[in-house]
Amino acid sequence: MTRPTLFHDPTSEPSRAVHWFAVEAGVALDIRPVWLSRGEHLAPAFLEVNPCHQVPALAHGAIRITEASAILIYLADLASASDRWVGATPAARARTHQLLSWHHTQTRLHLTIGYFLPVLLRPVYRGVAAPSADAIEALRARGAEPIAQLDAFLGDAAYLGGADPSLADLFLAPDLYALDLDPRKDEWLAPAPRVAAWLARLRERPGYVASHAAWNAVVPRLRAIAIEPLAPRDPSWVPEVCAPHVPASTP
Ligand SMILES: N[C@@H](CCC(=O)N[C@@H](CS)C(=O)NCC(=O)O)C(=O)O
Repeated sequence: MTRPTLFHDPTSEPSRAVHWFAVEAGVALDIRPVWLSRGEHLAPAFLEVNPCHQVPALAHGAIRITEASAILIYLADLASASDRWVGATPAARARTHQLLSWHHTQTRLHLTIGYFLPVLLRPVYRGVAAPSADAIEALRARGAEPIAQLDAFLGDAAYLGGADPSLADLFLAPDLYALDLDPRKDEWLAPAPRVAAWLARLRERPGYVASHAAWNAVVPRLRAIAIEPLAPRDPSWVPEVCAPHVPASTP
């Protein structure tokens, strides 16, 4: 069977999650960038892979898989690593699936879609007006809820499923790392010390560096644009900054 191809943009949180897992679990993938900032996700060639025009997407022979959580589960199965990364018991697997589902309607919806995109990214990328100060405070209050829930989920454990990271850790954390763009980032984590420690712990993992190097190269530039009123709001530079940090494949 051929190697799977991951269609990927490193500014996309779920794309980073899949790349991260592939590195951690030693899954050999080819990586093909689909630059969102250039509109490549709307090109006919990519729409054949994912008619819903979203990354990540995976092609493996005749198989096409979209949705990062499904891709992660597929790759874990492919690598015969499901016991290690999804769970070795029914209860452990249920815990992982619970968190993968929870993420869509909590961290992803209320932090990334509800806050990161309108408040942090779109104003800098495209000059779209940010919400009013009052609206931002309301969005922050709503976004704080999943962070508090995550803090409770962690309890005294190092990772969401216990002593070792699971797919859930790698799937959720990139949306929280997106908040590295926020000058008020520390305010999110101050009431959630277990989440702060968990994120710091995950940053020490080898796959974090590989999967987040491009995003970490973009963040300081976006922060600089955000405070420079005359800087162009045009993200066409993003692929050039990211590309050196996106390998053509994972080993
Ligand atoms: N539920 C999807 C979300 C994927 C997603 O939101 N992808 C974004 C980038 S982070 C995208 O491709 N947006 C382009 C579009 O929707 O047209 C998953 O978990 O994979």
